[in-house]
Amino acid sequence: MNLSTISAQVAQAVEEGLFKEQKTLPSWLFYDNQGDRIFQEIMGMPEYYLTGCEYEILQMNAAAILKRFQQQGAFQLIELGAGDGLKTEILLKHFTQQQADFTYHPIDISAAVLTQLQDRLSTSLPNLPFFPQQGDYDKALEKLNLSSNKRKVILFLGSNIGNFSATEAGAFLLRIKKSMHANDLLFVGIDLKKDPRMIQRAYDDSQGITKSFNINLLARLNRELGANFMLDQFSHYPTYNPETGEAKSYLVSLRQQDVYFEALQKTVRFKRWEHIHTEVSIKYDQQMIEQLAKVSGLTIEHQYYDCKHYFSDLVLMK
Ligand code: AVJ
Repeated sequence: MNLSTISAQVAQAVEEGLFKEQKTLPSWLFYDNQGDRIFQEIMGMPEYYLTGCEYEILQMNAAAILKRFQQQGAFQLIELGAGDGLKTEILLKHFTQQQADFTYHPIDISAAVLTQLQDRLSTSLPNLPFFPQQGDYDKALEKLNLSSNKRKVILFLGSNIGNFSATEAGAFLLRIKKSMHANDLLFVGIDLKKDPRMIQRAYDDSQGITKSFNINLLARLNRELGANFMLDQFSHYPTYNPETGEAKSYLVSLRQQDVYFEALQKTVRFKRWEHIHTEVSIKYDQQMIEQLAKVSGLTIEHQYYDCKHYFSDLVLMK
């Protein structure tokens, strides 16, 4: 994808999200170069427990996970939204040490982050057969559709699935299921319900890193669409609802204001206290997990947990 198609997608997201009653922006917009960098900072924050929990799961279970993945012999490891692959590297290291017969196919929306991944892996695991690809989840599904005599193992880590509403998540897994062949596996990281205060803090850290992540979305629109958002006239407002498991983030307009988009030659008007919904991160309980498997027609083969049961990685089969 070249730059101009990316800007066209950004423009379309604005056209669809900001000219309606309840303003929204899609969360993939977070991940430009600046956003990738801030997200890496988020993963290192003490409040953002998700990273450490999944790291522990992968670390403690690498051998068992490999055993499952290579039941049928050689396999292709396809990772959706690989990011900088820091967590995946735990598995990749173990798998290569064990001389497992596999190839690694990371896919990410951000080309910059894939370059970082490539740079790191070519030094840390020079013998790993590695085929990065820039693209969205649809690109990944195309890849899955390709027939191969090797088992495909799809990794969808880090609670990325949380960015889908419950209905969307089911629909997305159903699409994956339809692209899977009989012996393929799906390995999905899911953040679990826990103390609401702890979840709240993970999206409202004391240093304001998550705030800058959310505000960067407006800065990106300034950069890419020539908009004139005044960044200090919007506040970061994260919420968590223990009833639905939804952690939602908003940007709230601190006053009535007009924002002009040069590239669209259009103005968006904000009322005082009007919000833009920018992200949902769903936290699941066991019942929701089972429901998710059910609607997507997948069977839960196994579930791994960290020692505190804050996070779970699921092994799913068709
Ligand atoms: C990358 C989608 C898993 O929802 O926890 C972190 C993104 N947003 N802090 C999440 C995010 C604010 C993250 N995911």
